[in-house]
Amino acid sequence: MVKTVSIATLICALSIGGVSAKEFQEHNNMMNHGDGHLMDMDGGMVMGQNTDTLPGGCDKIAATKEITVRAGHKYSEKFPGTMWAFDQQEFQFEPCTKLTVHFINEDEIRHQWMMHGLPKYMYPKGMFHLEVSGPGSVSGTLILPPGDKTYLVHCDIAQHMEKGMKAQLKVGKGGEDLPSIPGVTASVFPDDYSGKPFSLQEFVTQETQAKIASAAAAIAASAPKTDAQTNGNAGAADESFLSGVTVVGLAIGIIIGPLLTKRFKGMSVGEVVATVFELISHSIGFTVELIAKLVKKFLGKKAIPLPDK
Ligand SMILES: [Cu+2]
Repeated sequence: MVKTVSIATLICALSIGGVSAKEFQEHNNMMNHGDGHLMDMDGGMVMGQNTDTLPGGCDKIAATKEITVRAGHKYSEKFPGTMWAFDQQEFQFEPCTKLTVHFINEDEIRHQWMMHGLPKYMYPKGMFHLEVSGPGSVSGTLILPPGDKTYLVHCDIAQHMEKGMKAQLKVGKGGEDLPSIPGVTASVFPDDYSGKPFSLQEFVTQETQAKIASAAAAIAASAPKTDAQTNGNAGAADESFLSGVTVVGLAIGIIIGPLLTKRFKGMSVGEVVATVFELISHSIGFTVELIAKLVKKFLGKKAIPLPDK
């Protein structure tokens, strides 16, 4: 009897051990591989670390900042349709700031804090990248470039960004907002809970309507400014030119939209993408051929003949 109980206890203990959470791990003793690449064998990684080289255009380090960013499933709960998120979706720093990011992963899976669009001459592939597999923390430092720009920050594990783990980091005033930042900017593909099957025709119509509405709003917003402006005709001409371009673009969109819908009807998304790429590559090929012909026509006679061997 005692033996049975103790075996049962042992099995219980083992099974509990098997499903228990991984312990939180501070990845602060990583191997330095040079070029800002640090890692350990437990899933901690820093890539593109730069603690002392000033990017071109920075005279000095403008400020020294430290932030703690948490990643986890629980932060996605306030954003319907998402699965993962950072605890913050937007960051803003002065140009040339030396920034240290303490990245904490609160999930049992792998997450990253990956920043894109940095100058490639000093950040490999233009990236600064922190990564932790399972619950733990990792810290890395970079020096932000000068200028006003908005950088994409995301987790690159398949579907993590698409399912919410996406943020933007503004340097200076930032540039244009990125789409689909949970709670910050509108989603490119809003979730549809209607239960109706996907209709490309309807999707294109909705997209076109949304574009017309936003263009109309932009025109309406710029109209009173134009009247109030005392800058002279140049400013007004610029704005009317812009709205002219917008209107022409919209007209083309409205005409081409239904044609494309017809062309792509019944195709899967993959097929649509493949067809679009095919069309693009055909038109590029055609243009290159045309240019080559023109060049040959105009320069052909002047070309210096190669010496005979
Ligand atoms: Cu992730």
